[in-house]
Amino acid sequence: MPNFYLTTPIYYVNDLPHIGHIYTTVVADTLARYRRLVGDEVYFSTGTDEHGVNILKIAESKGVTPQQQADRVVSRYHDLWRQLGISHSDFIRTTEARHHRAVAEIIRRIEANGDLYLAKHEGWYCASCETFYTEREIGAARMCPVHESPTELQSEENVFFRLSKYQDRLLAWYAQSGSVEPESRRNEVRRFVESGLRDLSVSRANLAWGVPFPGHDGQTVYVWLEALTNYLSVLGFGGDDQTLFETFWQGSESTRVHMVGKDILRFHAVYWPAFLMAAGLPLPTTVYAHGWWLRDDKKISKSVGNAVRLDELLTHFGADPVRYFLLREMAFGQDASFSDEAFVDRFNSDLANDLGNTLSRLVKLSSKAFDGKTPPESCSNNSVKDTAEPAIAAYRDAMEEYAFHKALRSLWRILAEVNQYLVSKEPWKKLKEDIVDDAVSRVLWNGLEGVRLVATGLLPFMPTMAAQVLKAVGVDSENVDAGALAWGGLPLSVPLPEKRTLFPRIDKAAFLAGETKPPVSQAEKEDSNMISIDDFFKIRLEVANVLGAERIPKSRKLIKLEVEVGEERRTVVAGIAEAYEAEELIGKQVVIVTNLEPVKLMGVESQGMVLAASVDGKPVLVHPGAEVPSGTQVR
Ligand code: ME8
Repeated sequence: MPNFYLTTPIYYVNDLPHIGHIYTTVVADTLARYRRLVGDEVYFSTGTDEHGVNILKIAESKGVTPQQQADRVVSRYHDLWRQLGISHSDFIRTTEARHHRAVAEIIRRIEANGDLYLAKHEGWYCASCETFYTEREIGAARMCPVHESPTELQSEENVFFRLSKYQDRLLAWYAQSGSVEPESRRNEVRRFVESGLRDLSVSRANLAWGVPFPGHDGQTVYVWLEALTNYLSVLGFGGDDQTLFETFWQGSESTRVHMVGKDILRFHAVYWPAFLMAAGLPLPTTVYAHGWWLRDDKKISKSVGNAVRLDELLTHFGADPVRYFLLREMAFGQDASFSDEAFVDRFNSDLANDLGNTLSRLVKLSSKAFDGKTPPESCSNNSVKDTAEPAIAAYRDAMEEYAFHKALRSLWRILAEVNQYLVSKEPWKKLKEDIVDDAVSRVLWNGLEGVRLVATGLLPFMPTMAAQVLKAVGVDSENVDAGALAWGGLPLSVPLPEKRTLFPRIDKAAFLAGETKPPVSQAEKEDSNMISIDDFFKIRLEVANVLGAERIPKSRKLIKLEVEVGEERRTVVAGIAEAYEAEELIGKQVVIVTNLEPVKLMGVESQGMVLAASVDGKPVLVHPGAEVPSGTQVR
């Protein structure tokens, strides 16, 4: 079985994730799911880039340690990836020991190859990029070409990497199509390398928050050399178990794809392959640099306040319509603009109308004709098949070329044909007269089979909703494999589940005016663990005063609390002893769930549960922002 290794960039933890981070990760997830569907062994990694001066600065400004800052942002990433259905195999953090080991190993190899030396270094530095620029790149105004912010002249003794030595080998690599994609980006890096490569400083003096440079006290590893190595750390490079590394990086059977935004193309398409060459390691098969999301045609940035309100979209519509929109709207490789209007238009026309209506029409007709079942007769010679077969082939080609928007367009050609076919065959006419013959069976089977193929192709894009569509036409998505991407898979005479609307239309005017909350379909509700407000109010949360606290003997984790909730006294057992001393809790206010069934823990009955945030498994208690009467309800 071919091995497919796929990575996203590791994201900085100086800010919360936004649409751009989501985009790359959703793209990679779609590709990972597609490769699994067609039978590859896939390893898909993502993670966070936690070192560097920017993280130090932001942590200082917030009065927390860089590690605390990183932990906070990382937990948000974990939540978001869960919410978006990201199916990564692992999540690498650059503060992990396994990453430090891999960085030490790659440096050892580069050094053994004679490619490192010490030299004095002076240059124009952009702290946001963590990189030095030449006079030519920053122009007379000395502005960072990426951030358009001032650069600083810096001078220090550093370890240098002989990047210039790799110029010819890099150019030979770009001569292979597929090495850097799309082609326009490959030409861009080729021109950059042809213009001449200077050696690269790969250490920094006096930067406390980084990986110490082996053999050079007081120096840390340049963040990009460090960060890029994550792609090997996650596979166990430099560690005891090399199985993943051998399977997914070294192995001749492996395909290695880095999915990145165009902003970090140079690091991935010039520095990274040069580091790998120096370390004697295989290069990536493909570095794919996609385009940029703009918000209403402006660059996305928090400061301009034009970042997309993702939480809102995800809560209202669920993950899958957002995933669909991102992949359909951007011609992969180019820039695209995110607007609420475009989102609503795509939802209504593509999902509610083309997919949702076609599906419900067919399910309704088939249920009526065949007593709640799929038709009993199939058909192998018809215009839906004639359209679907080449469309599925085009879909597969597009997926191989990372042309996700084209792949979706091909699927929609099938839906268009199904609709035309139904209009021309008019099966409802016979049904009105209660005529249910083989011809009706074949027409409806063809239509449903078209929808089944579309839903199968959609599984990588909208995993939850595509599975719902399959279920609606009588197919269990659990057992779907590459064979399902061929004509003929719709089972005969199997029960159709009860009809429900999977993609309810959005009232565009009301949504844009912010007046109504767009509906979340029943299926999304069931599959995304969302609860109604009534469900939420079933949980009684109240503020409690801690009157007494003591550790439970022989337990590592448990503390027994005596609390006052309004007039009432209760005993509550909390698993917080690894993070708190009993004494420090007395006099504090906490929030507890007061209508949980009591349980006995280490022989003590607990009459409630204390709320705590869980940071990598370590509890951090939740307190009200100001002192309030005990028994106050939290909602
Ligand atoms: O650069 N449109 O991290 P980062 C599309 N830590 N994609 C966007 C985007 C936008 N408007 N904004 C961000 C770093 N992205 C380094 C990477 S890798 C070894 C180290 C996506 O948090 C896109 O993938 O700034 C871009 O490359 C990445 O987020 C940058 O994330």
